[in-house]
This record gives sequence, structure tokens and C-alpha cells, in this order.
Amino acid sequence: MARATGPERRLLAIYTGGTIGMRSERGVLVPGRGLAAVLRTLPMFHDEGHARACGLPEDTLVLPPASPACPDQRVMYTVLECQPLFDSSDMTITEWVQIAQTIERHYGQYHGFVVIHGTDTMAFAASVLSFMLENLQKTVILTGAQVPIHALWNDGRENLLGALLLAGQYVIPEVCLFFQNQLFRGNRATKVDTRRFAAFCSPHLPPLATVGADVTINRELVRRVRGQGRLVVHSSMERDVGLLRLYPGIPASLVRVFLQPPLKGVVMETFGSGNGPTKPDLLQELRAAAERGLLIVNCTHCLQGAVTSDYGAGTALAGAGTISGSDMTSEAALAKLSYVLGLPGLSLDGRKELLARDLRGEVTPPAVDELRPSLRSSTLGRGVAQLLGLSQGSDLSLEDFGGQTPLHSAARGGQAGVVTMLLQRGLDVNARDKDGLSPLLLAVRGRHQGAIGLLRAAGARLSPRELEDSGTELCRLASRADCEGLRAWWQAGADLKQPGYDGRSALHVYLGLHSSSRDLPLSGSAAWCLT
Ligand code: ASN
Repeated sequence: MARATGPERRLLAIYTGGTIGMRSERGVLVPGRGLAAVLRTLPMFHDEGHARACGLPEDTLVLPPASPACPDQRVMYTVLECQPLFDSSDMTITEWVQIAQTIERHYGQYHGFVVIHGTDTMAFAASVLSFMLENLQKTVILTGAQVPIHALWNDGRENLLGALLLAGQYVIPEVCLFFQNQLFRGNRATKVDTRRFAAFCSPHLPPLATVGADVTINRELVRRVRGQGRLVVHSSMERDVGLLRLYPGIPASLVRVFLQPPLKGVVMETFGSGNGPTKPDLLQELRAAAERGLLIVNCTHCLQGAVTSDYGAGTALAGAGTISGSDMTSEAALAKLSYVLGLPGLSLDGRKELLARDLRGEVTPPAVDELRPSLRSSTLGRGVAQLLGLSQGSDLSLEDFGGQTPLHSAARGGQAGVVTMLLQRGLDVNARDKDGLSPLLLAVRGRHQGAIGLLRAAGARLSPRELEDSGTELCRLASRADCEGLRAWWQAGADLKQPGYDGRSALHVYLGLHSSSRDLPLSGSAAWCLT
């Protein structure tokens, strides 16, 4: 994840409908045309003077500068109004495929994409788009509103402006959903309120970013682009998928009817941690459907928590051939089914295997020991156990599913003693996990001076990629006079004079806020580095 560079960022805003642009007709809200014309009249959405001075084309809007210090950094955007516009209750896979194809057609022309969408099915849309868009290297943000943008008191302006600013200023290569100052991973979000402006939540993953006086990006949560593969749009999503919510006493005959062909996959919402009735006739219907090849994914109807194998009433469903949906939202599970069933040439087992895997960050992968019983429970625990001789002869450089070694865990936890032992055992001090992160970076984030010192003494170096964003991070720390944070970076070898995204170094930022460098609350090495 990087802060976008360059003075001009170009976005495409795809307006599909939803409350944000709705008008009241005969007492009810219906989709309204002409959103771009409305935005043009609102100074927060369009700087007419700048547009004239630059001779921007008629269809291009430009935001005022986000920071007065950088008047040349502008987010320009074009609103593409779909025809027809929808209340999102009418959106289907067909419309979402069209959105994905629109992004594909314009992928080279724009730095990022905002999809303006109704909120009712926005979590479905974001989930489907996350699977359709493979190798995404640009930011895609869905947003909308609970109240139309024309209303005096509304959430549409804030939501749309936030989405444009985030997509324009940051490269977050995911399909995201922005609402009420929070940027969620799209396939982790769900709508939880019909009226409140905080309409969405993400029960199993914290926001990727939050917007207040500052923008805080949770970098460690943002998925990394793997390789340089070009964007692939999977348009062949399976439409014959369904959602069945169990309720106490649901008759087996009803389940039988629901599971009939042409249905090829179903998300079954179950009780609690994935439990359901254990009536033999109902289990028999599920078993028969699974045996003819219907994919049945078990998702809990609870907002929080995952499907487990704690209860007989849950294992009975697994025994009937259902697949655990773990902590996926039903929206994500349905989209994933549609995607997996749409992939050509896979065996039934191949599809089941894909359903169980984390493909787009939609599910929390099972703990290492659940999948590899021979390994100890956590990376750190494993490393320590091995050091204590509990598993003599095993490989200390074993990685977990994120590619992290025991040294990563020890560094993240600031366990100086364990770091020392692991280094003595010859673990690679510069090992990178699947996101390219080293133990040293994790120690810096945790501000563990002891661990940083040990790792540095053993030859640890921050990679150019890890340093990529450090200028901006250092400026942020300097703006808060965060001596401890700056010292951790300095100790790890970062150049504190490195410019941030707007060309200013941590020192510039600090001096801009405090009249004299003599006021620096930074002591010792960090102060020396800045001055
Ligand atoms: N019914 C509207 C829609 O989903 C709700 C909204 O956008 N707030 O299009």
C-alpha cells in the first residue's frame, strides 16, 4: 500500500443509482439523474476556477486541493452515469459484471475507481466485484448514502468526498466500501442499519482506513499486490446460487424444494456457531443434494463469530456434506460460490478446495495447527517449543500461512530473549513474509527497541519496499512529536530526512508546527537525526 504520487490523480466515478442521488416522486424516493450536474454546483466537489484555468473538458470535475500546502495536488474525476439507474434492490450479477467490465475498459486511463451504489445491496456488490476483479492493482471504492445528497442534512457528501479523496490519494489495491469515515474491505462488510449513517460494519476485520482529522491507514491489513499480473475480470459468475436461512422447525420438504436444480450452490445460514436441526429427514435432504454435486456453504446467521465444530448439531451438518463458511459474511460466501462455480474446468473437489481457501481476504484463514496438526499452535509457540527441545530436529524456519517465521512473531511481540535464541539458532534475520514484511519492520511498528537492536546487530535491514512509505509515516510521527516512534525507525536505519508524499521531511513537518528546532521534544539520537 502506497501513498499515491504525482500532482494529478484521475478517477472514474461510476454512478449506478441509490439513495445518494434519489429524488422524491409522489412521496417515494426513486433514482435521480444528473448527479454530476449537482456535484458541479457544490464547491467541495468542484473547483470551477481551477477547471477553467486548466481547460479541463466539460465532463471532468476537480476537487479543491486537499491540503493548502499542496495546491497542485488535485483529484480529477469523471462521473459515468449508468443507464438505467437503479435502486440497488434491483441490482443483479448482470449489472455488477457490467461495472467490472467498465472498470476493465477504463483501467489504463484512471488511477482509481469509485462506484456510487445503493446501500441495500452494496455489500453484495462489493463482494461480487472483489471476486470478479483479479490482480487488482488500483483502488476501487463503493459508496452511497442513507439520505440523498440534495437534502440539507445528509451523509452523501461526506461519503462521496471521502471515497474520492481516498481513491485519489492512496493506492489500496482492493475492492473497498467507504461509509461514515470508515473504509472497509468490501467482502467483509455488511449493512446493519436502515437509518443510521453508520450503516455498515465489518464484524471480522477492522477498517482498512479511518478518516478523522487525519487519515489512518491500517497498512498491515491492506492486501499486497502479488506480482505484476494484469487485471483479469471474471465475468462468468454462476447465477444459479441461493441463500437459505434455517429457522427452528424448518420442514425437510421445504428444504428439498429449495435445493432443486438448477441451483448449483447455496449459502445456508445456520444457528450460532454453524448449528442446525439434526432431524434425519432434513439431514437426508442435505446429504442427497450434496451427493448430486450441490455446493452447500454453512455460514452463521450471527453477526459475529465463526462456524466451528463445537456442537453435535453443527458436525451433523458437516457430516451431511456441507462446507464450513468459517467467518465469511453471507454476502461474501454467496459471491464466492458464484465465482468458484463460474470457473471453468474444475472438479467438484477442486471447487470445494477453493471455497475453503482465502481468495480475496474474505475469510480468516484457519490457524496453522488446525490444518497441520503436527505443528504447534502459534508460530511463536512453535518456535519456543522447539527451542525448549519439545520437538527436536524440526525446522525452526517453518512459516505460517502468511509466510511468517517464529522470528517475525518474536519481533512483533518484542520478545528480546526469544529473538536472541532464534538468532543464535541461525534463523534468517531478513526473512520476508508473504507481504514482504521483515521481523525488523514488525519490531519497529511495535516500538520494541530491544528487539530492533538485536535484529540490527544481526544484520537486519529494512528493504526498499518497507522504506517506501516511511517518509510519510515519519512525517505523521513528527506531526505528533512522537519521539518514541521516530526513534524506532531511526534505530532500524530509516533516513529521517527522507521526504514524505508532499516532499516535506519529518524535520520540515516538525518545524512547521513548532517555531524553533530548540523546542524539539525529541531527545538523543532522534533529535540528532532531525536537526
Ligand atoms: N434503497 C436504496 C438503495 O439501495 C437504499 C440506499 O441507497 N440507502 O438503492
